[in-house]
Amino acid sequence: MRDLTPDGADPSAPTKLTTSKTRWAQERRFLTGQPGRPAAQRLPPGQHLVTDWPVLDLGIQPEIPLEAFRLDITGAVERPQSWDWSGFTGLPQTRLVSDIHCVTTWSRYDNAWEGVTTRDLLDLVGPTAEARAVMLRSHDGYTTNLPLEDFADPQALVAHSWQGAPLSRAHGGPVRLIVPHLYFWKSAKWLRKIEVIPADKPGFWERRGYHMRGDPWAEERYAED
Ligand SMILES: Nc1nc2c(c(=O)[nH]1)N[C@H]1C(S)=C(S)[C@@H](COP(=O)(O)O)O[C@H]1N2
Ligand SMILES: [Mo]
Repeated sequence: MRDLTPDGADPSAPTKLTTSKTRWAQERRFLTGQPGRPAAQRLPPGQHLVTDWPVLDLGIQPEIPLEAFRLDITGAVERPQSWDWSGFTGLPQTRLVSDIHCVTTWSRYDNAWEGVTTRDLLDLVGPTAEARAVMLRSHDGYTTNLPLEDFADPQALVAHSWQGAPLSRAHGGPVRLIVPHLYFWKSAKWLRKIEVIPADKPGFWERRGYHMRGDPWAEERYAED
């Protein structure tokens, strides 16, 4: 039995396409043996995974004895604060696990942090109605800026521990910021001061061609021109 089209053509006559596709079916061509929807993408575009933890900074690794530790929140807040070490470690503590994405293209999964969430810090100081952004200031002279909503992200914290041990000096101890949803240059090491400001303005890398926000999923690596 043959099915003919209304104008009498025979669709079962072999063509290049039907010959190839029939062969592909016989060969089971293109099957990967890995059915199912792919897992949600975890590595942002242009990144590669590392298992060590690279050290990146300006070449100055300040030593901050715990007796001299101070963390201030100033600027557009109702109740400015300055904590010493016992004051800071007496604040509510939170454990969070997150991935690191550095703009130099390395990413590192599953970092376990402990510290004080930025939300808890903001609740204590009370940003005023004018507050829009924060400028982070570190002991090595580094600065970096964040819109207030990014700083207040529920995964963001001022961390003193990594994988259950105190944060090493090379990685920013006694405390550093961790904002996992942005490139890691926003996560200031050796944090000294958080200034809440009424308008976003550029920090160290942001004045040197890097993006004001730095979302790794949008590849916000460099300044928009
Ligand atoms: N104080 C300070 N914080 C900093 C930096 C710095 O030079 N000084 N470098 C930033 C950059 S570019 C990156 S990628 C990360 C590196 O952190 P790590 O050395 O713990 O990997 O720290 C960020 N925070
Ligand atoms: Mo970086």
